[in-house]
Amino acid sequence: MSAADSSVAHPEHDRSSLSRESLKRAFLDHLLYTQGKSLEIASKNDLYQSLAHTVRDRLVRSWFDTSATHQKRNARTVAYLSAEFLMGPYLGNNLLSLGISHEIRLAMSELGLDLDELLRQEEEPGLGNGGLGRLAACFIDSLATLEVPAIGYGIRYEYGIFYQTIMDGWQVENTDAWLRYGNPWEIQHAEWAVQVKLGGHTEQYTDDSGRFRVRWVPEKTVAGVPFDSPIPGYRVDTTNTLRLWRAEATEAFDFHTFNRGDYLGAVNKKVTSENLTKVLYPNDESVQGKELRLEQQYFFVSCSLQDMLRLQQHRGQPVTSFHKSFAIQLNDTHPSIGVAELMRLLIDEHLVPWDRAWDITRQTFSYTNHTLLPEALERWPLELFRRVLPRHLEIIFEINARFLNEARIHFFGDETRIARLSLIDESGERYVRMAHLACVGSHAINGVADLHSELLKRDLLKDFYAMWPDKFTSMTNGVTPRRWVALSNPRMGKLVTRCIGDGWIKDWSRIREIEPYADDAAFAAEWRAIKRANKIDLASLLLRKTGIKVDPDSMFDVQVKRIHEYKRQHLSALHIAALYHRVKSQRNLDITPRTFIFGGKAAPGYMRAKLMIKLITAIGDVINHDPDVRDRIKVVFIPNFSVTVGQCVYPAAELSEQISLAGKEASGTGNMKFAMNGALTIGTMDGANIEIRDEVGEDVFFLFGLTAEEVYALRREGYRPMDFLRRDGELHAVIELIRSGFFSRGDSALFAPLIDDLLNHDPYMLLADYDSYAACHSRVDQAYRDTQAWTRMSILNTARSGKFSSDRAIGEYCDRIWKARAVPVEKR
Ligand code: OX2
Repeated sequence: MSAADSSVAHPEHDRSSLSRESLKRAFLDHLLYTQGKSLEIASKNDLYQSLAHTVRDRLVRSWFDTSATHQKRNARTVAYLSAEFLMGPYLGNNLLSLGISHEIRLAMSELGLDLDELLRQEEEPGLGNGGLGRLAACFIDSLATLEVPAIGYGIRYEYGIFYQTIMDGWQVENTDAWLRYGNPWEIQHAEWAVQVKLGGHTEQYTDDSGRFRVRWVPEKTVAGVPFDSPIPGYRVDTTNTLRLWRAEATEAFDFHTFNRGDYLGAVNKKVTSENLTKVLYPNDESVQGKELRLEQQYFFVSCSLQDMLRLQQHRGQPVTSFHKSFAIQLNDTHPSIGVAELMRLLIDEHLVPWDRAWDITRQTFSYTNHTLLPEALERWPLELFRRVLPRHLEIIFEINARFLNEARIHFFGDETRIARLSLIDESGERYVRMAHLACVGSHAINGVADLHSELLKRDLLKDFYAMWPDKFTSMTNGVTPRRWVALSNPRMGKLVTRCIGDGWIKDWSRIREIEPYADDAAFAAEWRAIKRANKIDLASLLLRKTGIKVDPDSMFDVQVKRIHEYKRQHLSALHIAALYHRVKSQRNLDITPRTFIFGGKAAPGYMRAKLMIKLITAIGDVINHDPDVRDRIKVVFIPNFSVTVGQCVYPAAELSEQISLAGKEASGTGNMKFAMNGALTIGTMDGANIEIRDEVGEDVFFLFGLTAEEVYALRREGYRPMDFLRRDGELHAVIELIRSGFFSRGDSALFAPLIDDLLNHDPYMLLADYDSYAACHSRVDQAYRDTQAWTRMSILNTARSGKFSSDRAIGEYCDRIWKARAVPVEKR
């Protein structure tokens, strides 16, 4: 009898059954047989693990059918290569995809358990820093929901992004041991492990047929072991795979050392190999040029490409049609070494001639750029690169020589431009420029919002644009409405579903159908009540995490994102201090009560950003304890902002702060999550803010600040921050207050690095934008007083946010870059 037959014969044993009875039964079975516990003695973690296994079982069949269908159809598969996948907790999302949240809740409650409490047990895998990693997670959710064959390839870091606590107002980092209790969502596939070489040297030789060849003799070899997690689409039969690689010592080389009698040396080498996937580098938008980081990147890219070649063979397809089977997306330059690695695999290991291999490579890859910030541009010192990847450096030289010949035909005689285009930076110490490798090796290059894509063409990649204008395109980011609305904001989801049906979950553009309700008083009242309930939930989280009590009737003004000078959290800090100054100098000033909520991590080595956190918490400390303020202003910094915390924050926000200096934030995606959940934006003309404003309408958006053009112009003229300070009395007073040590118990040196920089350089032009920002906040203040008008704007904001679904973004990538389409799964 086959497995399927046996489940028919014993329906209670069918691990795909979604009936309440079988869910309960499966749960108790896992508790006993997987966790080895009974209900009486089970810990909360045992209960969570059992539930997770019960749910995972229910995904296995569609997971299986999905890969069988893709193999049988030889379906064109998107391989999304990303050094980060910031997935957030799995359980809630998987229940949503399966459509069993309600049944599970009942099943648990019949066992005397509370589903929400079990959901809270999950340790979120923090395998990313911020926007870039979270985008990858939204994209694989959309790919599965749109039934597009796709694999997410990345690194299974043992320690994800650090856990942030706030002590005496300062960020303190703690390790994130997310695997401590095991990860029930992954399956290890030791049988698909691959070998990755590192270091050593190359040798030339002539093969049997007299052809000239190169052999790479590595210094060491590391094994890559895949760990797979199911990525179910929403209410479809497709369950795609997230495949993360873990580094392990190879037996071969262990034995080698061991046989020489050096047991401890062998063990030590094992430890060093496994260091490769130990920890995520906690830098967002800045690179450190560390050898281990290059090794991490090469490791996961090589594993992934070898895996795809294995699949290609398994499907009975020749390597020379690799580009027909796979469309590989490079999520920024972190995986861009893939261009050289695919070339190496094709020419050295599969003996494909160079020109043919280059053709295949270029047709396979496409590259997304996520930032214009110079400190984020990856370049590796040539000597370091040679030490780690000697063979790849040779290949890169060859790619470069051929590329520069092509460029010389385009730009005859323009050697300065040729030097700018080169894959090797030779202006001082020599570097390999990874963005250039990505551009040359890809058939498509995109920015992540319209302004960003324009600036790429005009600035950062202008020489490439001049050479290959057709390669460039713009793909505005999006976020998944499953996690960011249906799961995070169930109250709003329910109301919307009651009015327009539940089609919005799979097709967020349909959210526009709620627009007519903006003028419906009963709908508006419910909308308000929902926001208030979400605010009460957030208020209790804030109390739990910070001990600060906030008023749910005050305006929730929120800024959550990585802490970075270009994002300008300190601009908010200046404004809050100014408000405080106003309240202190005019006792009975009538202001709209506000709760300013901040959250976000600073890179551990980024002192300025850490000082920005201290500035916010220090100002908050004074304001929150001053009786004169009479609770009209509160400032709260939520520790350890994460996907989990975000799910509670976005639905409760009323004002979304998107205040980066124009031209600096490539897109932003938090801005979209806020907009979908009915928060109005106060923002600059930057990144996707511009497109949000275009969609929701200028009267539903609080705009301030210089445009990117004006920023360029001001910089050209010579920006002098002091000119702006002299013009603005309030700003002057605030800066003096901070400088005097008023917020730092008299320590006038504490914030000097921040303040002096603002007065002397102010590279992010806070002083230039301050006036306009403060004036805009006064407009917000007035607008909030008209509750009905505000609610109307909030509804319109959500109704017009249809464009910002990652389903729309993925649809565009599929049509315009990947040429991939939906392949419905055949059920067996
Ligand atoms: C971020 C960008 O800063 C942000 O604007 C964008 O929304 C996000 O990527 C997703 O595209 N690291 N993080 C980013 O860029 C880099 C590099």
